[in-house]
Amino acid sequence: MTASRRRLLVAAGAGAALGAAGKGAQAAGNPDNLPPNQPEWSRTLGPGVIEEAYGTRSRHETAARRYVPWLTQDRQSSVSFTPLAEMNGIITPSGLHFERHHGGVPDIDPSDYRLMIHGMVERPLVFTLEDLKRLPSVSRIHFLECPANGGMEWRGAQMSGVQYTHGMLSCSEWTGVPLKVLLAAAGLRPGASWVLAEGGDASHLARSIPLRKLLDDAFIAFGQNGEAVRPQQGYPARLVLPGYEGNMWIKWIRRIEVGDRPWFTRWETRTYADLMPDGLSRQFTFVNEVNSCITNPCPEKSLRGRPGFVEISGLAWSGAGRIARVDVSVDGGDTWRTAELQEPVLSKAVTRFRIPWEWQEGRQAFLQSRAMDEAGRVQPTLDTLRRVRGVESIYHKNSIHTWLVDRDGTVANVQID
Ligand SMILES: Nc1nc2c(c(=O)[nH]1)N[C@H]1C(S)=C(S)[C@@H](COP(=O)(O)O)O[C@H]1N2
Ligand SMILES: [Mo]
Repeated sequence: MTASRRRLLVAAGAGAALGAAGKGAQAAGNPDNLPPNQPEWSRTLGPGVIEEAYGTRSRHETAARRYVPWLTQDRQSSVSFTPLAEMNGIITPSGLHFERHHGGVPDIDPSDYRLMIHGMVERPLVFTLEDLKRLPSVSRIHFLECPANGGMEWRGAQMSGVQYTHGMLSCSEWTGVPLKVLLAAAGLRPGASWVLAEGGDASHLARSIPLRKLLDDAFIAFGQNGEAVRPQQGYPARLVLPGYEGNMWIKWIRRIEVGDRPWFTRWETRTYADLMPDGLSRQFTFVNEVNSCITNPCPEKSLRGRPGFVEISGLAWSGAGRIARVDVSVDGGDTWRTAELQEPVLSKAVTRFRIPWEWQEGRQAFLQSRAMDEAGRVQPTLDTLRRVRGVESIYHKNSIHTWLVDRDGTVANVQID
């Protein structure tokens, strides 16, 4: 078969029966690589093993953390967002985990790292990283969400994609030593009921945490997705507080002080507290409320030029436990269908949901997802949430989100009553 005859076959196939797949084929860089030809990369040997001792993704992949210039006075105290539309499954690759820090990323030599436990304990202790790694550990998959996630949307739809409306959210497998092991070694004194956890970065971010949370499921993580915690995530060790707001997951953790009352640090009074309509401030929210978002389609994944079958898919999560159910609407909440929850459905981890749909060109649709958790919490509408919380807050926004699929298939961030 000659090369030109092969090209002809491909062109005919692409123009006729293949539909959407054919369009992809037409867009390919080099038709010589397309079926039935043997592509050029299969005609020579590729690089051998350990060409790259630490592997990187394909050079053709472009998913990236991004920041928002108008939210960023200086990058040392800022946030980058996870590209949720590009994520598969439930695990966020470490290199795409959103970053939120208040004093830049410290460069910590693990041999100089220490974790101090002091205050209302029988034996104040200082652990090296090696000490921590010798102790019994756990590995758990948990989401981490900044309480400011969605915070730019209280007064109106503002951000241009799911990366910015929901991307202060990531989910990793974390490995480390339970706090109950460390606190048992130090010995709690009678009356102990709160701890202060403080970071070893320039911000010295410090939060008061009820002791019972530390004795429940909290741990000091040195592992993230099978390797060491990344510098941006708190290398060499960070606090993991499953289901609690991300701000409390102290990175580069330096000390844990045991006490009998909260400390009222600036991080829990000036920030990460909710200004309510009556002018009072709501403090110590702790648990991330049940929430969800649709990641396909979304503004970054429009339906332009792909009418027909669409798998609506997205993520749901709750700080109170497992996701029990996710309903999806394509008519702005008038009617709902229940989506399939993809296994595994884990406590305080993101859960992926999927539901098939048919989009016809020229038809508008208002897509929404509404998550429920095993504790019986249901995601509120934006109206309901605003009625209780007003619009002065930045934090803890978990309302049902709407994407408008326009007649031409473009997808926009909108708010509806
Ligand atoms: N030491 C320290 N810990 C910190 C922070 C910080 O600036 N310094 N930022 C907090 C905030 S506001 C959030 S949302 C999470 C973000 O974790 P990540 O950067 O791994 O996504 O870490 C928290 N822990
Ligand atoms: Mo945060």
